[in-house]
Amino acid sequence: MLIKIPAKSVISENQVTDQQVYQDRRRILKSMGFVGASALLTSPSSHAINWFSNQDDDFTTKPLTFSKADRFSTDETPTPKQKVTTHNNFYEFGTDKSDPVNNAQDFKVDPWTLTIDGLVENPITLGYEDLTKAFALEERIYRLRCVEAWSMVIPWIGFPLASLIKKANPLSAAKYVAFETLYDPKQMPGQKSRFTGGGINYPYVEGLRLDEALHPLTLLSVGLYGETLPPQNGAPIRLVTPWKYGFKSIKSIVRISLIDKKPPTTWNILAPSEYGFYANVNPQVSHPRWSQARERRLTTGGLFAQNRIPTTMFNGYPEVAELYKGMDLRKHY
Ligand SMILES: Nc1nc2c(c(=O)[nH]1)N[C@H]1C(S)=C(S)[C@@H](COP(=O)(O)O)O[C@H]1N2
Ligand SMILES: [Mo]
Repeated sequence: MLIKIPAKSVISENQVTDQQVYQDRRRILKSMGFVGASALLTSPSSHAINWFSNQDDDFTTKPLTFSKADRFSTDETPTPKQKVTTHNNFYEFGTDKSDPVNNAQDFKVDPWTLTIDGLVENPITLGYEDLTKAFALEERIYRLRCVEAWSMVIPWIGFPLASLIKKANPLSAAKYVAFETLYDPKQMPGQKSRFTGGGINYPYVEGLRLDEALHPLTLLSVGLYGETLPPQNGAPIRLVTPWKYGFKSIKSIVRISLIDKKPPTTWNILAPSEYGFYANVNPQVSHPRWSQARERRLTTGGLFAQNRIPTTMFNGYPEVAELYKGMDLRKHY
């Protein structure tokens, strides 16, 4: 077996240890032909068990050129890359945290088309190369707080959504921005039926008010840890709104539309009393089934540590408060 006894220093990082064990398990399954549809199509003889094979047909990420936007970045310890890329919510690839990394490695992102349309003077179409070349890229180390009460610290690479929207030149009637994930059930097994995709009616859709979309914190991410995004994190381009619960940060976007009415959003459609349109991180407003006062930070802490820290208003980004002046945030949850 490849499951290693980790060194003492590694044991103190229980998250990392989980991932090493997990990656080894995955490699073993792969070598036996249990992972990936392509394994089922090739001849059985090519799948002799090779316990020591390091061969990996994972999605290939590429290094990016970017500047560091320190004034937007936290100095908290980033969550290890192994955790960021193996503990994911991406129901198009399955509902378990480990499903996206296991099911998305053959995802095709090139060619890709991202369309910016609706109430704009200049509709824009970006191809795969444009996503990393049309705008100056910067690194921003943001907190990500999932509504399920776990959190990470992730070094994203991307550009402000505002840069793209300004290029499209919105008409004065534009009040909201609607986002849509790729719909391709052939590639995304979760989209094949409501049973495999967590009850969601695909494509996954999200939305922001135009002023939220134009806020300097709002990022379109094309990478993390210095390289292009792996598919499980939303390749080739996904939204990041660090003061909102993670479900707002829609992945693998194909369309961004400027519209005049509040757009439908996936989790709000599914359970309106549990997930609102705004979804601002708020420790004082409980989810109907659990408290949001604390979170499990997937970064530090020993094997037996609980790793629990208090959740802060707007996930520690108080500069967004002015967007919600005069609003009752218990009502607009
Ligand atoms: N298209 C799509 N986008 C999605 C999701 C999803 O299931 N499908 N899950 C959301 C949720 S609940 C979270 S917490 C974040 C997780 O992002 P990460 O896996 O990169 O950490 O992605 C969000 N974006
Ligand atoms: Mo989430």
